Amino acid sequence: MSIFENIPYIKYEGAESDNPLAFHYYNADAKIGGKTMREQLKFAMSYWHTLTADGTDMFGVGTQDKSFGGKTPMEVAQRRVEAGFEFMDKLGLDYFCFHDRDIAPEGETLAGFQKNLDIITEKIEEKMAQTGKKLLWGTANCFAHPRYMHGAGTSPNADSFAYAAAQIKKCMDITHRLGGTGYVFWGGREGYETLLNTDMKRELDNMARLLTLAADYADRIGFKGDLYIEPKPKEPTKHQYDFDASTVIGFLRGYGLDKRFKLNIEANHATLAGHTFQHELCVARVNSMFGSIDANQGDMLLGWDTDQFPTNVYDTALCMLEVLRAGGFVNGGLNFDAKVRRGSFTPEDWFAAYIAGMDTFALGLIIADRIIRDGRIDAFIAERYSSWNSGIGKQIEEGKVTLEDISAYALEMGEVKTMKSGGQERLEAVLNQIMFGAQ
Ligand code: XUL
Ligand code: CO
Repeated sequence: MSIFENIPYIKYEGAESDNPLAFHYYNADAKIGGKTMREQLKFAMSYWHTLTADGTDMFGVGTQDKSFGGKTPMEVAQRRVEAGFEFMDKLGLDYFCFHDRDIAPEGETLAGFQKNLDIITEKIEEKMAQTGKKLLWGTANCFAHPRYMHGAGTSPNADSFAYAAAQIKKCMDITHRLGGTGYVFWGGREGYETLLNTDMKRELDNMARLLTLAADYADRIGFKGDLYIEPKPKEPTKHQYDFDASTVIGFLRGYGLDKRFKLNIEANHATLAGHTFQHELCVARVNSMFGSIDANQGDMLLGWDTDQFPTNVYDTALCMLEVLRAGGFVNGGLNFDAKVRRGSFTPEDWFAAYIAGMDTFALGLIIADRIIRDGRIDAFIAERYSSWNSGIGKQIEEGKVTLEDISAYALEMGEVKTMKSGGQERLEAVLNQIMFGAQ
């Protein structure tokens, strides 16, 4: 029985088509950069925004019915599995991601929650076997319940830490059972509101303890997927410890965890940290910690996490340029951590939103591949650093000179006479030319 019975299977119809329920750029089997778009982009459905979020905000109740005909909480959870797999099937999404709380109701006790999770996991497992859909990553929601009001891994209350540890253990078990290729840690409440009540050192040490315990457990159960930290600077807490990619990398290195974790970079979180999406991806890539992406976009006029569907082609092009430069996705992919606006309450809107996001990333991939094949931007960068390829530059990079040697070189040289233009405007024009071609 169909849940989205009025929605057709979404097909590629090309840029000339005016059918809103068709892809205009995402052509799953077309090859770009040596792989199909489907393989390059690895799109995933976010369980929470797609199947549970109903448009509730601080000013009003939900606008979207996500019970899919279910009456009791467990019935709703079952119907959501049906809805999710039909949704993925109709859109041609190969992957999905979930929080434990998205897939099953918490119930009265932790044991009750775990029982509910087992029932729904079994149903998901069956559906996966029938359809070939895959789990990109799982995560435990250790931020919504009041027990996490002061944090989970960073809580001043050891019992909250213990509860989170139990939730993470179970969610890792489920992720492993479902063959997930990743496991995410997003520290929703891992931060603080005021230092007047906060022992920062203890909180950071305990967060590292939780991550170490989790990584050790993942190894013990033979989980071969990636473990990701998802940086975010603020919201819900004023200051979150996983502020941005650089902060997270420094933290992981400080606690000897950098070899075990990678990063899941989210576009809107980059915006909140005052960075571009490309910046965060580049930081992850150059530190060999690029893993996966939460695809969305923020609004530059708003200071919060609006989680909009990505429609800005400049952003997706520069994002996919980083992904291609990183060698493409391995265990990661593009998870649409994105929600429709509250007024977009119909199932057609939900499908159209994914189509917009997938088309925008398809365009991004096409353009990123063109940027690489065009070669002008890479050639400019290579030339810009060419002073390091010979002479004093080469000697410095090879560690063959001391500070005294370099000083003697500079004294003899006098003023720097070899400055070159940064060429920013020319490069921005090249990007436009690559993007828009002849009109
Ligand atoms: C919140 C956010 C989360 C994580 C998973 O801003 O991005 O949904 O992706 O917990
Ligand atoms: Co996210």
